[in-house]
Amino acid sequence: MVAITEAVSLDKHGEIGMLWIDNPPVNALGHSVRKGLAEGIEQAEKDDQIRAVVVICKGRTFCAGADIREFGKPPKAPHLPDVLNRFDQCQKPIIAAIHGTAFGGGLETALSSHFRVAVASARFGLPEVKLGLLPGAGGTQRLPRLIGPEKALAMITSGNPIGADKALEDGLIHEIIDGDLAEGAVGFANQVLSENRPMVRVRDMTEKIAQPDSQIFDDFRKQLARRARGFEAPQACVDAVEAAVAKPFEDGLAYERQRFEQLMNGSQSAAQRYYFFAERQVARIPDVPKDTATMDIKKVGVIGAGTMGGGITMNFVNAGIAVTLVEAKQELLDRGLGVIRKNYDISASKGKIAAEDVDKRMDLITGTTRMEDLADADLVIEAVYENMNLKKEIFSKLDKICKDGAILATNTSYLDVNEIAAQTSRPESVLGLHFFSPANVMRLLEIVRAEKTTIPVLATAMEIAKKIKKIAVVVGVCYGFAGNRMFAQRKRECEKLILEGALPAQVDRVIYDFGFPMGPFALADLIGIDLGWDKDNSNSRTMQEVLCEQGRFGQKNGKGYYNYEQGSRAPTPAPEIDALIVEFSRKKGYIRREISDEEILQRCIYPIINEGAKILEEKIAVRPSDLDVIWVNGYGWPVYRGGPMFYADLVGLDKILGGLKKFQAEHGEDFKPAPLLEQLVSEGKTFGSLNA
Ligand code: T1G
Repeated sequence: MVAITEAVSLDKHGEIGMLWIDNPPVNALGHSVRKGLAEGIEQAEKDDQIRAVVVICKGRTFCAGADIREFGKPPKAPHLPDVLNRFDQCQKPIIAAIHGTAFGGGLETALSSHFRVAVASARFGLPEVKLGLLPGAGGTQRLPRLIGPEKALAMITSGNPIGADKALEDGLIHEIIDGDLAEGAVGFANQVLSENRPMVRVRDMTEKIAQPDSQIFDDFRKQLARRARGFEAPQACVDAVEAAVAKPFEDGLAYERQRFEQLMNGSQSAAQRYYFFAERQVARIPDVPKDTATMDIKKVGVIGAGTMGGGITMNFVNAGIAVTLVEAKQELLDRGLGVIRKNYDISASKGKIAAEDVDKRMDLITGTTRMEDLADADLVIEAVYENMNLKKEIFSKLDKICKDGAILATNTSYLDVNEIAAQTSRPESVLGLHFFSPANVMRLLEIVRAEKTTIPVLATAMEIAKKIKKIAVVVGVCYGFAGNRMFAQRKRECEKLILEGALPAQVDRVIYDFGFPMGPFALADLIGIDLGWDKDNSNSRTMQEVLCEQGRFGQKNGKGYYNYEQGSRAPTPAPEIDALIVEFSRKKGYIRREISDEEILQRCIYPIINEGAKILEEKIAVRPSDLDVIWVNGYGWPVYRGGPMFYADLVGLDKILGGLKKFQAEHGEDFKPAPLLEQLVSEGKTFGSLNA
């Protein structure tokens, strides 16, 4: 074994050169790998004893892409496209031997090899679009030549991987290797030599791009305009694949490079690369060592078989963990179990799970009306409605019923977890697990760390969150924790804006055009205007009360801020409500005025940022990027804008501060800037500087 660079070495197996890459954790194509590959191919080509070369990786995976950490820094030669051009010129067959995830530049490296073999568990993908990029080392030019433009478009614009079976079926790989990959790859290479198989470069394959159906490009553009509204990269991917069909290879490569650099230098990719690391950073809690001993959660109890309890139950069942579901009344329990089964039946009908899995998963749920049946649970999650007295009563009972060491969690969205913990003799084992509705769909989970929650209990919660595929963000105790506390700022401003002169349609358009999936008033209709409405004391004091008193609860009964055709979720204008708002604001003494889109946007977004700064000052959240992860996953913040704190840095904290001060003078203390924001501006720093 000869070391080429510290990440690449060349070994010989008979007449086969083995080019080993060893760059943990994911063999990213950093400078040392690129340099080693280029020089390794050079050496193998000059070595008369070597007749073919296998490119293979140590560790958990084949190259998982370019090294994202290098982006934004001055690129160091050799650049990946140049390395892969060297592959193209090699006069000896190159075989890529793949395991794990051949993603991005890793798959592009395999595409520049003459042959590709893989173990059955390997996956293949070009996820650059998820980083706001497009494959920048020939992927948009080679993949269509290998599997056809349509399949290439699907892979490149979605960024989703395919498995080895589909890769074999599509012609992406030549063979699936059983047993040891290195041995299998050497056997395959010897076979190539003994059969004198032609060395066909993917770039020379023209059959699958000869007569393309040009309609597919516009079809993809249309569906992406809906599915990926506001994102630049997916459209650029379509353009680059279209260039593969329309231009000679070298010209297509040049076009791809030009579009890649355009995206790389844009704010969307900067935001999406930032988010990639932010989503991994949330798992790092300064005072929680990575190797903290955790509890094994084998049995979970869920109290409450309503929407939240049912969704929470499904998360654990989907991960193969048994759940005891407690509901006070049998008919409510039966209804809850029925909803869960119906959800699984729908998933099975869509092919998301196998039909036989429905019963298997339902068998993991034990329904009961007795809390005593939670005695042997390792973790119990209370998911009853937001009433502190009821929650206290439940935790007091749980404390007597549950075994020593069991973790007791509340799914409360706002309430004081310390107060709930104080109802038990085991506050060290109490925390919040704040799921977002629908709990079986939304990836975000706020883990609410109470004052007395111990580190092993917290670490166990973080571990189980990963097992149920949640993105868990640790937050502290305050009203609304982090996400909802920031959301309340926008909600307040929206309600004021429609009294001051705007109307729901204008506010919703501004927020929708910013990139949210829907505007605040359409969202209110979706969630339910009557959520939290105090029916008995309602007295037309707010628009919520006025609407609820008129029986306008939102989508659930076909009318809210908007009207909804029977069975449709699409909002249609409700002129009667606009008139009602104008009338209501007059009664409240408002003199309505024209409000600009810019003012609406700033008054909806800046207070979110300001509240985030306060949350950081109070150490309710560990770092600004954690708040961005919360907003991207819990509230639909467009990932191509990074999150509220990333966006604030992009706009400029001085501009945010200036805007808040202006609004404070005009609209009062709700806009009083957070001291942390003032401090960062005075020091010329950004929120990003706090993301250690
Ligand atoms: N570059 C640098 N670091 C990376 C990385 C990458 N490409 N991928 C992962 N890591 C780090 C990650 O930050 C974490 O570090 C550790 O590896 C484990 O990752 C030219 C331009 C491969 C499926 O987008 O999808 O190629 O936190 O926690 O869940 O056209 O990582 O331990 O310090 O995610 O097992 C395209 C991104 C790049 C792949 C493994 N490739 N990575 O998942 O572990 S652009 C990607 C992933 C490109 C070319 C273009 C996943 C994974 P730390 P992890 P995992």
